[in-house]
Amino acid sequence: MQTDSLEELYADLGPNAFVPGWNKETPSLYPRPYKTFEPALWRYRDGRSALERAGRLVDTELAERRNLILTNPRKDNRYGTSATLVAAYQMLLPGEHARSHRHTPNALRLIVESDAGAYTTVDGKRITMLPGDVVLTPSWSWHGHGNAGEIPAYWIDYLDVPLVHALEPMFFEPHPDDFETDAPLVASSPWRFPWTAIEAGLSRAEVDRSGRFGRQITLDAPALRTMRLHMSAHAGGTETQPYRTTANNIYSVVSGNGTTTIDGTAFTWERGDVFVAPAWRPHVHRFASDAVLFRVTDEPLMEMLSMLREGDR
Ligand code: GTQ
Ligand code: FE2
Repeated sequence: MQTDSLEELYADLGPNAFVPGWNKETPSLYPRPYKTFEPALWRYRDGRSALERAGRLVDTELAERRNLILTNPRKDNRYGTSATLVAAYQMLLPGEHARSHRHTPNALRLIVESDAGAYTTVDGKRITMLPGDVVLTPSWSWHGHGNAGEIPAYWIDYLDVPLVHALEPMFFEPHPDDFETDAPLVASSPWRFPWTAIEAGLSRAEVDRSGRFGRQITLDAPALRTMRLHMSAHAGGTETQPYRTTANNIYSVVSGNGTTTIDGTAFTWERGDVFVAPAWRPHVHRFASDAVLFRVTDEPLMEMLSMLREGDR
């Protein structure tokens, strides 16, 4: 004799923290990625003027970093630029420093405006930060920033903090000396990619045959396990082939003007702007002038997991 009903069963599951896998509100498995994070663009002009105002209101005693997080406009998001990566504009006034610390998230930055007085100290060594330079601070390396120059220094940070939030191995420590004032300046470092070297590399690069990437070089940054860094040069009047990938791509404009259409939405950009092509969003670039783009992608992470898939549309 059967007296039990499905309704009774369901009613009894909840208090024991069971959910019937065959009767969920939303499926756990689905044929292709949901498009959760939105294609989006942030304007340097806006970020710069907000940081200028912040510079009059917030000092680096109060702020560990004077940064503006580029928060993806997806519903209910309060932080990441994409699922695994976050970008931010950061500024230091002449004479300021941002104290040293270390954390498990990997970080790097692309310098937008500075003079030769701007620097980052990485593991006790000072590295100059000039416009177009890329400076790495891999997981758990000590790092602080300083500006001994004449003009405010502006740059774009990229970190894998959303990934660390998801996986949970977050650790953070302030440096015991607060700021390493006596760090020696080094001319070359595995953590610095000077613009002069990047520019020379780009001038030697061939146009990529798939039509997607222009004249592209990959910065040699094996210490970053979760991110790959590309610079690409493009001739005005050209256009790339559509590209879609399970990797997340954050682009920053090193120079030039153009329009990128990401999954149907067109974003017109100029120097210093940042835009994101989240996972599985096809995108094409159209160059109004000669241009250089910096692309930070979590492709190594997808490769590590054998989950990198690429296509065109
Ligand atoms: O420069 O060390 O935008 O630790 C966010 C967290 C920059 C940095 C950010 C950071 C940094
Ligand atoms: Fe940091």
